[in-house]
Amino acid sequence: MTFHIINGPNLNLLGKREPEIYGNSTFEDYFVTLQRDFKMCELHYFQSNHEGAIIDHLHNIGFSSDGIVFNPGAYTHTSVALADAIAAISSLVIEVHISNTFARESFRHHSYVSPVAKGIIVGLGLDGYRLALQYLYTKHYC
Ligand code: CA2
Repeated sequence: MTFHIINGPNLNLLGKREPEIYGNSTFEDYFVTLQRDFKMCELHYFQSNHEGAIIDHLHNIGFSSDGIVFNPGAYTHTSVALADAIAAISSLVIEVHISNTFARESFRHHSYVSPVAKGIIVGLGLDGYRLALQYLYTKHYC
């Protein structure tokens, strides 16, 4: 079982800035705990600050991955191109947001990605990624 996690712009700063919103852990450290907890799966992590690079990556993995956990960062609220890429691939995509975007500025309340995602996990911190993987794993095995 191969799952992919994709983080969008600025999420490389996790654990380094704004801990009151995004927590203290870097994603690289958190990813190690996910790999330990999902030993039975092959997990891959990709982060980019560039929309086109994320789209290329979705095209590359989106017909073979058993599931994609995707936090598009601020592109969530702006990118028709990302939504089109997700609609074009066959792998299941779960949209995850660390913060509760609905409790924040109104421009964060709309997502171009949500309509083309299988489901959405919002506001549960980094646990959202774990819960999304748990869902994907259960869906394939139970
Ligand atoms: O809550 C989320 O996961 C977001 O996708 C994070 C995006 C934001 O634009 C979305 O509205 C919600 C921002 C990511 C910025 O990440 C940082 C992490 C640490 C320090 C500074 C920024």
